Amino acid sequence: MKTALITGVTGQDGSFLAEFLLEKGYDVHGTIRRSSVDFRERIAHLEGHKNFHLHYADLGDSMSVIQVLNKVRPDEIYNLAAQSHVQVSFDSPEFTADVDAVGVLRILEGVRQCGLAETCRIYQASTSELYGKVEEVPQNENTPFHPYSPYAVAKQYGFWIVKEYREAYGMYCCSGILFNHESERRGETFVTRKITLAAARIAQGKQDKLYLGNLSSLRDWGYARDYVECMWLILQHETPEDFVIATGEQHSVREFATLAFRNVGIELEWTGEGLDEKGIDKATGKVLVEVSPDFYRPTDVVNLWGDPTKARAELGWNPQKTTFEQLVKIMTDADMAKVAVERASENVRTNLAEFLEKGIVK
Ligand code: NAP
Ligand code: G4F
Repeated sequence: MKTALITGVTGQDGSFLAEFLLEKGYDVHGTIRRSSVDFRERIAHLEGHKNFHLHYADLGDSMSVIQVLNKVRPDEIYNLAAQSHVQVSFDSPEFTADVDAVGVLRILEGVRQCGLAETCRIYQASTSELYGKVEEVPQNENTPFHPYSPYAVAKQYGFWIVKEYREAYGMYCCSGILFNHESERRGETFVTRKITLAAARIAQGKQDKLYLGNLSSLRDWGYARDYVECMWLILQHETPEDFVIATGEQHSVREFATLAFRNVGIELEWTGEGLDEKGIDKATGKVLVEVSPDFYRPTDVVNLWGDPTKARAELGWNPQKTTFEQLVKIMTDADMAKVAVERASENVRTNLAEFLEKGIVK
């Protein structure tokens, strides 16, 4: 039985990857962090599985990293832990650099110091944000990097230190350069999930309006469940190499919103430009989407489009397993159900309070 260590197991990708590796028969260990509220919703269904184990570790704390490496002695490490929000990295650049850049070094050096350098394979969660202010469209493994946020600059260090340890010490470590991948488990402040949740709330009368930033920004959006398979395939490849993982298709934030609202029964019509652009409900004339400068970034990456040719040819991976339309539907369906459950439990609480007040129930 192979042993895998996933840092960031509570995140979107970590939770899907844990499920995937358990199904493959791995003994799966994940790192978690202490917080005042335990937020383990994405992995709650795995806790108690005989091959699933959790350990406290923080990528900002070398001693905790070394302790977990020594205890688990993994065959494969998937380093997914990161401060992963680009806009937040402008507000917390030092924390982002510590975790997303030096954190990668702490894993690599920890592996060496624990005597695992020859046996352990390491996957680093790299990102299309490295292409940033893009120098070529679409982007492939040979496209020059031009990181365009504190997050991307930190991730660029992660990418290069992985390459350095591979070349200097012959370690099996590599980076997956993953383009945006989303799901029903996506954090609620990333643009896709923010849109699907708001569309569901607006459709069910729980929200009036959605405020977004740059509607024209272009992304290559895939389904996270499909992408974790690639992380595993990258580590099964004979030689350690870096791969672009993307769908090869590009859409704007505006297109994503149009489709998400259509899925909940609202047809949007767009009027105006820039900060004055609005998404209007064709049926009622109500303004449902507005632009707010609060969601603009000091520098924004606006043209990401990946070329997955190498992953398809060398890993046999299918970049179009889930289409863009299917992805938006998976997300809107899940959020429609979530909002419906929330409304139902609110109704139960309201009715109960009323019954208690009237003495109908005691
Ligand atoms: P996510 O949902 O934000 O999950 C991030 C994970 O990292 C969480 O488990 C989080 O723990 C953990 N973490 C944060 N800071 C940490 C620290 N100091 N020490 C230990 N753990 C820490 O991110 P994701 O979307 O799953 O992405 C996974 C990885 O892929 C990240 O490295 C991200 O930068 C990268 N990536 C993502 C995409 C994408 O489109 N999703 C694309 C390219 C690359 P808590 O739950 O305790 O906060
Ligand atoms: O959903 P986003 O916040 O994702 P972003 O910045 O592309 O980063 C994600 O993907 C990266 C891979 O390329 C990962 F490395 C990273 O960890 C993360 O998972 O924003 C997407 C685009 C941006 O151009 C942003 O300006 O959507 C635009 N946008 C427009 N309105 C918005 C909003 N983004 C957010 N978060 N919120 C808005 O209201």
